[in-house]
Parts: sequence; C-alpha cells; structure tokens
Amino acid sequence: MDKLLVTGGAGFIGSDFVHYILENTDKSVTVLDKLTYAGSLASLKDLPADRFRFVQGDICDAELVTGLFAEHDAVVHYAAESHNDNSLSGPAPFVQTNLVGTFTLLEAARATGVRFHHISTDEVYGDLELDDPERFTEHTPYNPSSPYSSTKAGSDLLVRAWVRSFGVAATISNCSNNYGPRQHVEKFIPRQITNLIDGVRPRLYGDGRNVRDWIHADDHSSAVLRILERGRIGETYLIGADGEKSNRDVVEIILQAMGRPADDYDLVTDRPGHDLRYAIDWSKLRDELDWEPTYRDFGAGIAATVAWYQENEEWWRPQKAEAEAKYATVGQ
Ligand code: NAD
Ligand code: TDX
Repeated sequence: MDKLLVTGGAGFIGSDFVHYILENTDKSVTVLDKLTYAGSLASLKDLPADRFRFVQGDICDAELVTGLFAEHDAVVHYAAESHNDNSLSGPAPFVQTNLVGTFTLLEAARATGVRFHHISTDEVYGDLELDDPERFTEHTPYNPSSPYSSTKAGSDLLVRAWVRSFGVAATISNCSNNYGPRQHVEKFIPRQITNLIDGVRPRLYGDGRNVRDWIHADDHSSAVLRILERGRIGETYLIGADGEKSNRDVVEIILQAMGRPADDYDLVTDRPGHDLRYAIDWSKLRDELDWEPTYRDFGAGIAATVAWYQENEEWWRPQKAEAEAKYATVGQ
C-alpha cells in the first residue's frame, strides 16, 4: 500500500493525516479536494514534492474519481460537509457530498477493486444521558439526530452494503470529536480561541453541560493508519481516547491557557436538537489492532492548540468574519 489517495485532504483531519503519513512513512499521497469554504491549501504547505500531489475536484465526479482510484493502492475518504450548525441552516450539500459523494467513491472502488477506508463519526449513534454508564460500541444501534449525522450514518450504511453485496474491500472508523491545529474557526475550540484573541468572550450553547469525547487529530491519524494496514475487511472500528469533557470544562481550560478568569464566557441560544453526550469505547481497536492514543494530557494539548492559533493568524483570519456572520444570524 505505497500510494494513497486521500479525499478531503485540505480539511482539518484529512490534512493532519496527510502530514502524519508523509512524516511517519515512505508512502506517497494524492489529495483530492474540492476546496469548499472548509478546505485550505495553506494546510498542505511545505510537503515533499516527490511524494505529494494535489488534485482539485469533486468526489461526486465519477469519471475523475474512477481514474484516480486506478492510480492508487488505497483510498482514505475524509471529504464531507462536516459542521452540524451548517447542516441545520442548509442541508442540501450534506446530502450531495456525504451521500452521493460516498456512493460515487464506492462505485469507483467496485470498478477498480481498490482498498477503501471510510472516515465517519460517533454522532451516527445519537447521544447518551449524562449519567449513562454505557459508552458507544461497534454494536450500538444507529440513531443520528442532525442532517449532518444522518448523512454520515447513511454513508456508513452504503459502505456496509457495498462490502456485503459487491465485495468491496472496505473498512469504517467512527471517531469522537477531534482537536488540534488547522481546524476551521466555525468549530467549538478554534472559535473560542480566536474569539479570545479578538477580545470576544467565548459562547456556550444552552447551559454548557453537553459532553464531547475529545481526541487529538494526530491520534485519529495514527489509528486510521493502523486500521488501513491491519484492519479486517468489512469491520467497523471506533476511535477514541477517553477524553470526555463538558463544553463548560473545555472553555474553562481554554480561558486558563489564555490567562483569563474561568467564568469569562456567555451562554447563548442552544443548537436545535443538540446532542447531549458522546462517549466512545475503543477497546476493539486496542485489543484487535494493538493501538493506543499518545495524547493523554488534554490541558497540554489545548495549550499547544492555543499557541498554534496565536502563531498562525494568517491561516485562520480569512475564515473568521464569514463564520461569525453565520452565527450572528441565529443569535449564537
Ligand atoms: P472539514 O470540514 O475540515 O474538511 C472537509 C474537507 O472536505 C474540506 O477540505 C473540503 O474542501 C472537502 N470537501 C467537501 N466537499 C467535497 C467534495 N464534494 N469533493 C471533494 N472534497 C470535498 O472536515 P473535518 O473536520 O476535517 O472532517 C473530515 C472527516 O472526518 C469528515 O468525514 C467528518 O465526518 C469526519 N469526522 C470529523 C470529526 C471532527 O471532530 N471534526 C470527528 C469524527 C469524524
Ligand atoms: O460556539 C459554539 N459553542 C458551543 O457551545 C460552538 C461552535 C459549539 N458549541 C458546542 C456544540 C457541541 O456541543 O460545542 C460542542 C462541539 O461543537 P462542534 O465543534 O460544532 O462539534 P460537534 O457538533 O460535536 O461535531 C464535531 O464532532 C463530530 C464535528 O464538527 C463533526 O464533524 C464530527 O463528526
């Protein structure tokens, strides 16, 4: 598996995977990315020219996609519309990219026989009560809440059907919330960090008690590589790092890292249908594939992420006004 095609490689997690592969293996990488508002070539700067190529294009373009599959040993599929809040204000591109796009890639995998890994989310399982002792496992029934998570759930089911009906050589991973450098400022953690840089108080939806299970993007990347190399075809693997935190706790950790009082935030209008809690049981990945996360200290990970946004304003500044203008229309 020397030649990888990475869809969505100009986005947050896809670009992390590209950097991770080029730094830690001898593989070569082609990125296929449409460069929507969420994609940035600045996330793919200074990569080795002899092992890296960028193709701008749409995963819904069957001819382009099938030609690219035939030139590679494996495809890792990150491309998606990824933001829940956008899926509430405009669901159409979510249906197009997440469902039709994944269908188009699966048909190319079927035609070419190329190994396929599908990147998905824990949100396909719906949410948990705050005091539920259970966490999501590979056997938890699908119960998505938002247009985003329902299209991701649908894309997972397409992959499963293409494995069973057509023998496509695919695996799926469902990961918890990622943090780290190069995440779009529409998302929770970078939004609060860049607001604070701009002198604006962090904004918590509802009462701020919702819980997310955080993992550093580099740990997500190492897990995906492990599944690509050792995962069993047709299997689903959950990826997590025991990182449950309430949104309130996360904001307090960011405020502390930026030298501000712990209560220096505002509560704003809640997200409609807001999932209460996600929590991942990743023991299958540990027991079967011998994988462990390496980022165990969330406070240190956040401090490093804060430093990255402080030092890379030229990367995020072009996104900021548009992201905040969208939030302003819904009182968030
Ligand atoms: P992102 O929004 O930062 O990046 C998405 C990328 O896909 C962008 O570069 C965009 O230009 C590209 N893209 C969108 N539509 C396209 C199309 N039609 N054709 C080609 N490229 C297209 O997203 P992210 O946060 O990096 O998420 C990447 C993947 O990981 C998604 O599949 C998402 O569901 C999944 N995921 C994300 C998280 C998280 O915490 N962010 C957690 C679990 C799983
Ligand atoms: O300003 C905010 N205030 C706030 O309280 C924002 C932007 C978010 N929130 C809350 C909503 C969530 O409870 O913070 C939490 C995290 O929000 P997001 O960053 O939008 O992430 P989430 O909705 O949990 O989804 C993320 O994780 C799973 C990714 O965006 C998805 O792509 C991934 O599948």
